[in-house]
Amino acid sequence: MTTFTSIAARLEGQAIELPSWAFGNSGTRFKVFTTPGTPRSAEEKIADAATVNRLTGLAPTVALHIPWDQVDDFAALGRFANDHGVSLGTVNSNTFQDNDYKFGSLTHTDPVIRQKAIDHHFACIDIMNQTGSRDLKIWLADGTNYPGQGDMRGRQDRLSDSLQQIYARLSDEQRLVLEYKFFEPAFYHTDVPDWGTSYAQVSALGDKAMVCLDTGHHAPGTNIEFIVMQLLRLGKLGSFDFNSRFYADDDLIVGAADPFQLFRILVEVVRGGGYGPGSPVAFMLDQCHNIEDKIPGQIRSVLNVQEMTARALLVDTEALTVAQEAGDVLGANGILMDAFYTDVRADLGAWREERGLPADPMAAYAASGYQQKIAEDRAGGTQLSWGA
Ligand code: PSV
Ligand code: MN
Ligand code: MN
Repeated sequence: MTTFTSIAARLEGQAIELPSWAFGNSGTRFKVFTTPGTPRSAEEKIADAATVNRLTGLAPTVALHIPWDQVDDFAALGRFANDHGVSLGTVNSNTFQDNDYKFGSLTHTDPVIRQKAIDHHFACIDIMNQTGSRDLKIWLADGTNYPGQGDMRGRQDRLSDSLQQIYARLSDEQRLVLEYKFFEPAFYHTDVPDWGTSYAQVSALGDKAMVCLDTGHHAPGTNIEFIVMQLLRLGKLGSFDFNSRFYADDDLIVGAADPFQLFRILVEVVRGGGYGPGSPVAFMLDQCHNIEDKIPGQIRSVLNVQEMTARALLVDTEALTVAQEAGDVLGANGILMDAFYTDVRADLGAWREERGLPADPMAAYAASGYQQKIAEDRAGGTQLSWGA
């Protein structure tokens, strides 16, 4: 039987990157609701992310999305982050909100538009050089809506060429992670729809290119933990975009829709060496908080990841192997479920207190007055939205 005490040390140093866009207003195509205190600048988004880190100790870096977080001086933004106890992390490119990219970006048939998309990634790498970021994350909206609309093979070949040019710009310390998504905004075919395509593309580039797995980007019923296992086995799982979903790419709080799935994913992460010092796997959130307050939404999210990580670490792997090899179906399943059903919340509260953190970060945030303060301080100006 594995106990919390025996795994406590392994929770040390867990890091979950926060997306800057989670702090902006967001919504659906029907309505974007505004929230008092929503940031008006990249700096205010970082200050909010730093608040999440201060109360949880789990979120030392903030991901940027370019041009949503475009500023004049990225080195200064990095110093601002450091002054608030965090640093700038992954740089996300954006080729999905420009009229030129209506028919594609890195896959476009027009060499001028394709070059524009490549140049945007060069600009992102320039930013990474100023912020000290390691990862360039590429997610493409490229695809078609109707059979026959595009030559899927030609688009794949152009994508490969574009990625090679971008990859060649990376320094030895930098990485490229390629995110896949099975549909949306394209509805017939997407140019990077699945882990296999992402794997094929990044494998052709080299060791510094890896796959990014967004947990919301699969068809319903997909066994995501199998994909996690396979990518770790192949040495190509670079990062996660964590969120949860009931229907499509809902971007809800990770662990909210299906905590058991999050547990199963983290079991495979631990099993495959994707967790702990030296692991190449970056944990990130990719979420939107349409109706709930954003900062506590992010606090809840990182706590959910921590809680399920603890439960995954609690799996008695020795006993599990014995049961598996003995063909003990129910015994093996029972060992896994014992870990899943272990309530680690009280132990984690004590673990936090031992480290000078609030036992209950959600309650600490509510009592901190931060939400009221930003609602007052940020009354003027324009609130930022997802995408601006
Ligand atoms: C696309 O759905 C995605 O998951 C990509 O990671 C984008 O960069 C992000 O959402 C924007 O919210
Ligand atoms: Mn994502
Ligand atoms: Mn998404």
